[in-house]
Amino acid sequence: MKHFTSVTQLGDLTAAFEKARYVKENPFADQNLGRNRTLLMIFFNSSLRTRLSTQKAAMNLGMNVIVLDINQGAWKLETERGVVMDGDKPEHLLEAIPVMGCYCDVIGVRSFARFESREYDYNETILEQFIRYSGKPVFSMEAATRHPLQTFADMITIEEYKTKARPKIVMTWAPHPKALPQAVPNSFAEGINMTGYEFVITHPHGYELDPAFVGNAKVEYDQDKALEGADFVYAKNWAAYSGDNYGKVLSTDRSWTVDSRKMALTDNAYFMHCLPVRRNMIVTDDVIESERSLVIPEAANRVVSAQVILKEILQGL
Ligand code: AN0
Ligand code: CP
Repeated sequence: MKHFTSVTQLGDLTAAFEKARYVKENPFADQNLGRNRTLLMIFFNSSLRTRLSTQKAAMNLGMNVIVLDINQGAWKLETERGVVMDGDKPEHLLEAIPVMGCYCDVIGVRSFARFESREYDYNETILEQFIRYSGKPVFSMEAATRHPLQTFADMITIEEYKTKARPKIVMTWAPHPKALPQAVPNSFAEGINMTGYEFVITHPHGYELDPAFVGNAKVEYDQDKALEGADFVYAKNWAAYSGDNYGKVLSTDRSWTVDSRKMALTDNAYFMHCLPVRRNMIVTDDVIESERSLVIPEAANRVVSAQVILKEILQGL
């Protein structure tokens, strides 16, 4: 594997789950693989899980790790070509990227959607520049349109907890005060569409996702109806994707919050969320604290998903 930017690059899912199971049971089996190799993690946005789990995965593989928070201590970066740089940004991304590439063997990048232009975000302009100009394998730690390490961890978690060959997965929009990217829901939809599980997406009108990610999922605007018989409820907020509303918060309607009445409509479903989560906006305290909540196992599997991917990248060096 050279670059990893989408779960579609996992290839055969049975093989990917088998690799995950092996890594989980034998976390230190490949300590020599990363010897004298350096991972550079670049954060344009905040992180708790991705930062810690990816670093842990790299350490399990014997790698050295350097972390750079672009907004804390690095020079402010200009990202547009052709700009007369007489403002507050002393360095251009087009020099910074190849320089960063000189100091490492593998680069992880976190760069969220900016919501200034849908075209800029959906072209994955920042991530693609890292791939083009760093000279090193690059993997996404959540980019503008996808969060593949999260989705792979979520898929591993479903694989571990499902009791039916074809469970019903419901991804539901839930309210949030601030505009959040579509990366997590896009990526989750992309991953579940690879499994052949029954898949329903529910959200208020106006929150339609890019059809390229929705794929064959059923879209149901009535949340109660969508939840009927669900085996897994995956909650997430996202800002609008469509047209002029791109990046906007159209609703904070708390009747969409996942509570115990909603969970009672399901087939004793597990509750999932990628975290960080705003309690009593996205999900009530009792649901997230219930024994059917998988938020901590999902986070724990972030080490596994990152380690499988880093291992593949290291094997390809
Ligand atoms: C981010 C998002 O919704 O994409 C990161 C989630 C992993 N969440 C926030 O910014 C709160
Ligand atoms: N789920 C996730 O990626 O969390 P962080 O934003 O804390 O990394």
